[in-house]
Formats: sequence, C-alpha cells, structure tokens
Amino acid sequence: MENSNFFAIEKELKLDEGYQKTYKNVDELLPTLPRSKGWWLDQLLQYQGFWLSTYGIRGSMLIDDHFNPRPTDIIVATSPKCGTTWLRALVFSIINRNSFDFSDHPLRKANPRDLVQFLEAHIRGDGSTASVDGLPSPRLLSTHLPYSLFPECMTDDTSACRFVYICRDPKDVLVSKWHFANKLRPKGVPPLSLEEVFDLFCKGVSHYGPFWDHVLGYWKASLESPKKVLCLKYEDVKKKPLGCVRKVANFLGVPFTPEEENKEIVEEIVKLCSFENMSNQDVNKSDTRSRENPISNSDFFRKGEVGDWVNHLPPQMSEILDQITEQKFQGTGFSFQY
Ligand code: PAP
Repeated sequence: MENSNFFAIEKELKLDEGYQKTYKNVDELLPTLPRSKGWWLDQLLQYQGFWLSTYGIRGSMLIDDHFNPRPTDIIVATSPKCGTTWLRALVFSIINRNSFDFSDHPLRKANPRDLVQFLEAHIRGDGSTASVDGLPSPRLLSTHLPYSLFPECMTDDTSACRFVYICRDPKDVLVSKWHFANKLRPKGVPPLSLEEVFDLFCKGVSHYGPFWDHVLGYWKASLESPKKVLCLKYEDVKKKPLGCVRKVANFLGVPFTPEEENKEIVEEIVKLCSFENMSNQDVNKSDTRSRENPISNSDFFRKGEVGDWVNHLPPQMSEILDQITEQKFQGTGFSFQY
C-alpha cells in the first residue's frame, strides 16, 4: 500500500533523485513502526515517540531532507483542536495588518487554512517542497508536528525562524476532537464512543500525541529559547485577547505603534478573529466537503468555549485526565489552571 503510493507519486511527478530517496526511506520505515487503531478510519504509527498518521511521518521526513528554512519564517504550531484556526487567523492578521482593510479582509472570504499553508501537508501535496519554497517572505506556515521532530537547523539558536504555539486544557481538547472525529466518519459507520476515545487519548494515542509530550516539547523550548518559541494557552487568549495579541506582535518584532493603538487596531484584530465573527462568515458556514477533501470549513467551528468538557465528560473521566495532566507537568512550571 505504502509502496504503491510512493510509485504513484514518483510516476506522476517525476520527482528528482533526492525526493525519490526520501520517499523510499519513508516506504521502508513505515512497515517497521508500531501501529494503533486511529480516531477515524486510519491507523496511527509511533514515530520518534509520537503517534502520527503516515502522511505526518512523510511530511516530517520531507521537511528534514528538503525544507529550506528562512530566518523570517513564522510557524504557527498546535496540537490538533487547541486553537489552530484561531491562531492562524490572529497571526495572519497581525503580520498583514497594514496590507488589508478590516472591512474587506481576506479572513472575511477565506478560512484561515486557505491563507496559512499547513507545512507538512502542503509539502506532501505535490510531493516536493517547491510550492513552499516559492512563497514570499516572511512565510507564515502552520504545523501540528511536535517540536522535537523539526530539524536542528530550525530549532537551534543559529536559526532565527520563530514558533508561536497554542495549547489548551486536554479535557476540552478531547471533547473537541471526539466531535470532530465523529463528523468525519462516513455515513453508516457507527460513531466513536466517548469511552473509546478517552481510552486512546489517555494512552497518548491521538494525532501527534501523546498530547502532554507535545505541549512539554514547545513549553521547554519556550523556556530555553524565549525569542524563538512563544507558548500561549487558549484559555488565556479567551480571557485577555488584547494582551495576547500585543504579546504575539511583540514576540514577532512588529509591536503596535501608539498610532495603531489610537486607531484601535488590536481591538479590530480581536473582533475579526473572534469565534462569533469567524463562525458567521459565509465561507465558514458553507459545507465545503468534497470527495477529495472530506473536511468542511464549518467543521472547525463548534462552540469555541472554555470548559465545555463539563457538558460531556463524567466526573470520573475528568478526574483521571486531571491526574495525568498533573503527573506529566509536575516540576515543569506548566499548568492548565485557569
Ligand atoms: P485543527 O487543529 O484540527 O485545525 P482547531 O482549529 O484547533 O482544529 O480546533 C477547532 C476548535 O477551535 C473548536 O473547538 P470546540 O470544538 O471546543 O468548539 C472550535 O470551535 C475552536 N475555534 C475555532 N475558531 C475559533 C475562534 N476564532 N476562537 C475560538 N475558538 C475557535
């Protein structure tokens, strides 16, 4: 199956020798990795300590071998369902604030995933890094990959590219991911039960999981290299959106000027990217599902609240998740208390 994929891509795209070698390495590696049942009809494979889909692994290996980072690159990094859509929108509007009128902003006509390329998927899309290489600087890219899977040339101190990371209370992540996974299940396939996904999530088996290790990778990097990695929490952005937007702008070296503050540009950005505004845009309401792309823009907008887990998780489950979280983060200085 994997081999036939590689040959299909090779035949169609006539990839050069370097890419052919990477795809060959991917094909040789995949059958050797531990596997587990996934959340939709896929399987997850354990690669360098994380549970990834085959395309996540392929994307990571392509980045290792072929991606040319630039010092101006900005990477929006998330574990799935932690606020990817929101952070993409916020960072996009912060760095492009002088290019667009807020009343006729691209975010009113496009979903953030169409404006901010998903690095590992985009590379896989045409089999090469050509389309990412062709983007003008500063490139704004998005990823779900754990920090430790990025090549040293992106994470060591000699590289100036920056990561903005957002994470979220795992109880809300689990609930959000459960709803999302069930939306993607083909008609006729029974829904995943809460018990089933809870068990997988606690064992660390979720896309790009274990969730806690994903958070800790970026958290530790933000402590070691605060100019390179900024860690945000979904709950903090909800509570103090203006302060968080200013923090991101400062981190990216584009602080708001007194003139911009007077014009209330920070407020405009917060309003534009709010759940209420974005979920009501036609482009995010319409069903964009197709055979090639079974995920619709509307699937990325459910409730957008902090603490919705309380409506879904029985106390026993939430207590177990809290215990795991406490154990994993003990002594790290990180917590999800809000
Ligand atoms: P992804 O990682 O698969 O791309 P992501 O955007 O992180 O998905 O997750 C969707 C979650 O973010 C949903 O959370 P919920 O299920 O708990 O409701 C979605 O509602 C929420 N979300 C999307 N846009 C926003 C926004 N602008 N502000 C706040 N939350 C948002």
